[in-house]
Amino acid sequence: MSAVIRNDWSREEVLALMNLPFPDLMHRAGEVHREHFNPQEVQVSTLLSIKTGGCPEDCAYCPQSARYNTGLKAHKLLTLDEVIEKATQAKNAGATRFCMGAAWRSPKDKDVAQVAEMVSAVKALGMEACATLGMLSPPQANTLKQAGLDYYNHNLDTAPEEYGDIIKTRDYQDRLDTLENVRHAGLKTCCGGIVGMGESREQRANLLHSLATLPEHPGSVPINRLVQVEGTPLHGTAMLDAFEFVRTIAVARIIMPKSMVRLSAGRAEMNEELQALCFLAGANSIFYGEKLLTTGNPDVEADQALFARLGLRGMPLVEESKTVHADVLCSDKTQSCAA
Ligand code: SAM
Ligand code: DTB
Ligand code: SF4
Repeated sequence: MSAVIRNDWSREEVLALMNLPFPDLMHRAGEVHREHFNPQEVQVSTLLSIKTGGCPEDCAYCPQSARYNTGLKAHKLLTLDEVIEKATQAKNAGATRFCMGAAWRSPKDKDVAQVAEMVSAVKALGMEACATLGMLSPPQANTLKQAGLDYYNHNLDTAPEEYGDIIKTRDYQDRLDTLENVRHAGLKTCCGGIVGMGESREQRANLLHSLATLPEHPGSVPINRLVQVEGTPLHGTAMLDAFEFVRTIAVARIIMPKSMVRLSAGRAEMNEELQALCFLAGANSIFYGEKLLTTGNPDVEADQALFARLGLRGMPLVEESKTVHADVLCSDKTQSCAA
């Protein structure tokens, strides 16, 4: 199996991987995973919605768009103290990355200044910091980098052909431009998409192809399964077949071998067997904590129990010589997870 990192995948190659018999696809994904990562380790991120709802965009999946009546209560930007409290809780529960999300099309400069303070506070706690605030200009990306931000999350969300059916208020190129600004500022990218929005297998392959042919593979690739929220246009979409979801994870692992592939939104609606298949397919990151941004996620206790049953543990931060999360997300209480 080749360890070469490729940005020149063709659409045909990616679709051919998607079409492999399931056992062959899983075997190949497992091999690639083991070549680059310890398959017992899963990176653990906690999300916090720092500014909720009232978003002017029309993303058809999103409960936070002001255009849809989802019953969500909008909330202005949290205070620095509120964010520090939540980040501290996340760290104590075993998260190593804290991701702050805001329902903005693009932040104002004064918003970025406030988020920059939050980023510095999260870094001071010894966690990786990630933010997802919408479209960013080059100076805004630089400000966040200066504050210590590690990752910026900005998803492609769909294949290019499907995009106009899902979002009309900004285009694919806008997303690529923000990703370019983020990379140029020296930030790592967290970039993935959503499946289960009624797309075909070929469109899922095309989303993965777009991700794997970016100038650099994203450091993290969140694969979200649509969380259906009443009031959004996509509510009532036929549920994606579970094995199709696993295939998407497996192909992401094969074509972006060094990226963290995150089993992201939708876990609350998945049973543990499906989640285990996703880990076997090469997923090695999760969102951890009872809430994503506005919707539910498995309880911390349920995830700790699942990790213990599967012999998984939280991935330690590379920079750290000892980890703070050894006891909470370690399946073997007699060992340090950092070992
Ligand atoms: N407003 C910013 C933006 O859109 O870039 C940042 C926050 S936005 C909620 C971040 C991502 O959450 C979206 O790009 C999408 O991938 C994901 N997301 C939102 N609603 C979702 C849903 N119902 N199911 C799955 N993923 C969802
Ligand atoms: C990502 O790809 N998924 C996360 C994170 N990046 C910001 C968001 C999922 C949101 C799910 C719906 C909600 O909770 O509002
Ligand atoms: Fe707004 Fe982001 Fe939701 Fe789109 S995904 S409506 S930009 S919060």
